[in-house]
Amino acid sequence: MSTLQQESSGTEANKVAFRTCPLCEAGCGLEITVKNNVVTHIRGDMQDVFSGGFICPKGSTLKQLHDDPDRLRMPLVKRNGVHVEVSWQEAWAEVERGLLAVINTHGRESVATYMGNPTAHNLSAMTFGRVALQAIGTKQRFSASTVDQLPKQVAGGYMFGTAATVPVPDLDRTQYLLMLGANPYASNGSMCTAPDFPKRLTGIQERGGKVVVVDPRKTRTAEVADEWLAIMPGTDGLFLAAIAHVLFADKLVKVTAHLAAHINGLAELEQALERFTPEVVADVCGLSAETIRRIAHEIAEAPTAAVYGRIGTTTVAFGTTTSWLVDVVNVLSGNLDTPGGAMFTLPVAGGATTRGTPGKGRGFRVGKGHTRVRHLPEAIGEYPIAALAEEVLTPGEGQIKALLTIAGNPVLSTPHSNQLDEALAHLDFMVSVDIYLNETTRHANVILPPPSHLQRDHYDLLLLQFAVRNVANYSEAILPLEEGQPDEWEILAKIAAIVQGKGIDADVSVSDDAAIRSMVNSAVKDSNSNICGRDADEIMNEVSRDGQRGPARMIDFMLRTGPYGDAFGAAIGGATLQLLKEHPHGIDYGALQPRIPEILRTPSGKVELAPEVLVNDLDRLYEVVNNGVVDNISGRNLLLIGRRHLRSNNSWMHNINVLVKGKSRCTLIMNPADAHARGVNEGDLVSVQSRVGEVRVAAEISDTIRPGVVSLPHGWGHDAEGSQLQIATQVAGVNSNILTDHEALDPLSGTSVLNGIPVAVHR
Ligand SMILES: Nc1nc2c(c(=O)[nH]1)N[C@H]1C(S)=C(S)[C@@H](COP(=O)(O)OP(=O)(O)OC[C@H]3O[C@@H](n4cnc5c(=O)[nH]c(N)nc54)[C@H](O)[C@@H]3O)O[C@H]1N2
Ligand SMILES: Nc1nc2c(c(=O)[nH]1)N[C@H]1C(S)=C(S)[C@@H](COP(=O)(O)OP(=O)(O)OC[C@H]3O[C@@H](n4cnc5c(=O)[nH]c(N)nc54)[C@H](O)[C@@H]3O)O[C@H]1N2
Ligand code: SF4
Ligand SMILES: [Mo]
Repeated sequence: MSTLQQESSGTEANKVAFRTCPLCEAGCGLEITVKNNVVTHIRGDMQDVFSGGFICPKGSTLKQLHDDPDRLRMPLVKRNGVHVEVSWQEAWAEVERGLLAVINTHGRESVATYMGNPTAHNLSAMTFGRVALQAIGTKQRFSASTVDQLPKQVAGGYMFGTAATVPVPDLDRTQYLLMLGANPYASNGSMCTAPDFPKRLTGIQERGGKVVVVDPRKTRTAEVADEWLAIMPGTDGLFLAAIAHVLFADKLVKVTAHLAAHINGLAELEQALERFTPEVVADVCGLSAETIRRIAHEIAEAPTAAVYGRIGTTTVAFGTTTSWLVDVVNVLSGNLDTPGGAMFTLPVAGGATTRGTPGKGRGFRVGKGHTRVRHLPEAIGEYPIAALAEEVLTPGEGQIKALLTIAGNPVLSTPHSNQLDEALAHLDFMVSVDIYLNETTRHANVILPPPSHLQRDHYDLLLLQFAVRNVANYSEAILPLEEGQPDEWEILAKIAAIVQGKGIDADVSVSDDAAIRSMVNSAVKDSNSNICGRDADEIMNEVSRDGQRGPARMIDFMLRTGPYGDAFGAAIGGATLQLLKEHPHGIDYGALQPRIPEILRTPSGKVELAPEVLVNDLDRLYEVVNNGVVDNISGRNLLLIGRRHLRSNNSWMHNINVLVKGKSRCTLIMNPADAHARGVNEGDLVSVQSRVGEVRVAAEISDTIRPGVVSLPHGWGHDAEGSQLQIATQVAGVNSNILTDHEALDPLSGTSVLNGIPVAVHR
């Protein structure tokens, strides 16, 4: 059986293919009907082992995306300020000229890179992005992580030992879910891969459990939940600290027998949290002390419970400390690493938590380097994106002169956008690997378009590491490549070859072979690998059989050497790429299993409950109790938060008509009391001002948002000159990141504060 099946009842030319949607973390299975290389129909794959037929409105638009006339098919080069279509050879020549000129004059550190969100769901970028970055040889690496999930990774690093050890709520078995700063009814879930998240939530209720949502806005998720707690933005850390305090004070701490031998720092933690009583934090959180105390008791008394925090808890001033406290409550309530609690995935392929010696490791730290201008620390090998503009604009030794973006639109996605927009115009040279000429790529000297999402293989190497079940699913390309169109990995491998001085005619197979060769060589020498001691040449030959190459060869290798792998013949029936191709609906390796202590990589071999850095940050957190979160002095006395919509996908799917038609979604939601106090009526154009910028946008008045808080979605503002987005331009909206402040960061991870921005609103 292949993923391309002849439909028995249809005409000869009708083919049905199954593939995983690559648009968001849910990774839903799609059933795609193709006739003469034209997609005729897309619907949910009822037999998908994980999604069981669920899709959202975006999933079926892969066809419109493929057909979008604005989607780039040929490279663009900027000549006299205007982008013109060129051949691939001409584009490569321009990349070589521009990048080598910068490298030869200013050195490799003058080249920066930005990896955007879609790289996370892109097999080419997950395998060859690293190849390109290593070839450039720069430490000036940036990505969407510092406007997203990095605090969870840093907290996980300190507690469990690696930046990939992030527990996920065991949605399908828990009896109590406390969900903070997440709206899966719009987002479909994040750092918790769970297609049909809504059904999994109602499942909790159907088996008699409870869902509590903590969010300043009554989202669809909050509406469906059993209880909504309208917290003040940025105060979840205090709320969780108080819950943990109550667990200690009311003698509710129940460390499971399973965990008891594997935790450090319980006494230090108790002491550090002593001052965070519900009474102390209640006012600033906007919740009653009684509610906080009750929630603590409910978590402790539920048969199983899981605490889960997302964007509203990470892109805030205390992102890392809050993420730590999420798992502190999971541990104290007896729910870490037990079914129905917060558990760790055992990834089938490429899992960072399955490498190294089980149970112990070197641990985690940040600050292996610092940015030049603001001296901000590195974390997981990259710098805060909020520092990119100043690194470009500030002259001196080490100034960034060139930029490579891969699937990123930082001009719309990152803080103080106007400053970044200006900075990109100052670069000597910029290359973008992207499918659109948009707000960011309009600054690029060369845009290199990869094939469309239907023309490539797919395996969600990254997000299946945070799935609520252990699942593997591989999709083959559905439509053929256009004549002369390189695959995305070939584009990245070619960039690698060019910056290494190998010339534009370099054969990408050479870097492909070198990359897999080094994976094989290290595995056969690794005593923890299932192919330790084997002959590297034999493994190379086996994995390269039938001309297999590129990302497919790498994923095959990762599957076979992974925890379920066939170990190249040693474990009969184990995972291989071939096996996945024979199972186009995916393979389910079951519910999550306890992984402590094997998963730990801390030097102590224990779960660190009270890492020094995090305990020390509690002083800063406590200051909020005295200072509050509202800035009354500047007059910017409302707090701006973001908002996602089911039909948007960050900054880039607004050029698809079916997703944007209808009423404008880019509005400022205000509570009636705040609107009234400012004389604002429904639909009025209001000015929203922050420390760094101003936008004008229509007001939408609604009591679904708590007083003192306003909400504006991100990813809009498609009116930039020189972009080519016919539909998006007509529904431009405004860019909310004109308002977010590049100086507001979670200092422990360098993640930007995107929620809780002080703003003034005037009619
Ligand atoms: N104010 C505010 N800002 C936010 C957020 C927020 O909540 N509030 N959320 C933040 C978060 S969580 C994230 S992840 C970031 C996302 O921000 P970015 O990292 O900028 O990602 P996108 O906005 O998704 O932009 C994707 C880009 O990739 C291109 N693209 C799409 N598919 C492909 C592909 O397969 N290959 C290539 N090469 N290019 C492709 C698109 O054309 C587009 O240019 O935004 C952040 N910004
Ligand atoms: N349709 C759609 N799906 C997406 C995306 C998209 O743009 N559109 N983006 C994808 C990406 S890149 C990501 S990272 C995920 C994000 O997935 P989620 O984290 O679920 O994203 P949001 O829907 O932004 O939910 C964040 C919630 O936090 C609330 N909030 C804001 N500030 C605070 C606060 O201080 N405290 C608390 N408790 N809550 C707060 C907001 O009101 C909002 O409801 O979604 C992914 N899925
Ligand atoms: S929820 Fe995400 S993965 Fe599923 S169909 Fe929608 S965009 Fe695709
Ligand atoms: Mo994200």
